[in-house]
Amino acid sequence: MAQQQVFDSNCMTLTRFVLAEQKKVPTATGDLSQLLTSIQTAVKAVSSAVRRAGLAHLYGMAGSTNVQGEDVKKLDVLSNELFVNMLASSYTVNMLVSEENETVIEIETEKRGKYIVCFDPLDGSSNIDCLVSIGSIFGIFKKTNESNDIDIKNALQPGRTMVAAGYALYGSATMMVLSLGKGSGVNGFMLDPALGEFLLTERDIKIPRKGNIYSINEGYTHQWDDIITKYIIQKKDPKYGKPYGARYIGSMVADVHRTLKYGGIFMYPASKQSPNGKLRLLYEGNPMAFIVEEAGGVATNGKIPILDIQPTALHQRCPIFLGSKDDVNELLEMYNV
Ligand code: P6P
Repeated sequence: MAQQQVFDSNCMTLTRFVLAEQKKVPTATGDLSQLLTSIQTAVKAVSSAVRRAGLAHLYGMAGSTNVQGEDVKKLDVLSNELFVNMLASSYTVNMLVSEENETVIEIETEKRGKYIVCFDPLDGSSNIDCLVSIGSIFGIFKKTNESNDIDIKNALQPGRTMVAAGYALYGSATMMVLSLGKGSGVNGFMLDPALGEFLLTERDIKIPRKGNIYSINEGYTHQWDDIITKYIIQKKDPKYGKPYGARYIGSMVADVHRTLKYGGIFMYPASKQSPNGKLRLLYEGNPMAFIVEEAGGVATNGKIPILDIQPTALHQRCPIFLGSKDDVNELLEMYNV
């Protein structure tokens, strides 16, 4: 007798969850819900493309390079187009900032709305060909003025002003992790391919106060400042307790998701080669810091919270230290912050 699949006739989909959260805000117009639905669609499409890439020959160089000067792979190009097209047609967005585009993407006047989305459509793309988990990252701001005109200042708001942020992880399964801010917490939704819906599987994710994993690219050891060097030595050879485990995937979404679930610290410090680190503030640092803080963790550039940085350029980089409160604060104490 074939095992009958257990079917939850009342499953909490991401769409239902977002609508329920919308109903808690009397002044809500439904635009944010509509925008998040469009982001969901883009993520589902990217997930499908990532899973088919090998069969559909989507691997390999697209023969062009992005604003970062990196070789662009076909999946990067497709993922960016999917995000841009789905968001531009949601009638909720004024302009977009993408890792793949040097300048802001201006939405057609008649389709403009009140939100700005900063996103990395496919982060970790250097891992695509070896099937290591990759992800999409997004942060959502509201325009600061009534005008429908394009004003780049709307894209250069501190991360603290975001209304929502999240990421999608294309791993052994596809998961979306989302926070609507204001202390509403962080929730995880697994994509059920049979349904084509994201289902709530991890309610109110909280990052452990202290972990036992440190995550940093030790290939750059000789480029770190003395504090980072001393901190990592302490993790390997602590005065008390067991040494920390080292885990580094080299795909930010995967490294951050593990840190969120298991605790510990993820670090991408400045180096002699990269005085502001490698990771980008608007569409990597800010969204991840928003999620980590909402989950009870800490996210800093080594001096101030990531979310309090006043951006000055779309693709500016920032050092990133994020994770369990005790682990990150231990580093900040060493910096006398
Ligand atoms: P490194 C991937 O290319 C990425 O942008 C992030 O996803 C990841 O955290 C980082 O770069 C890895 O950089 O220098 O350690 O290879």
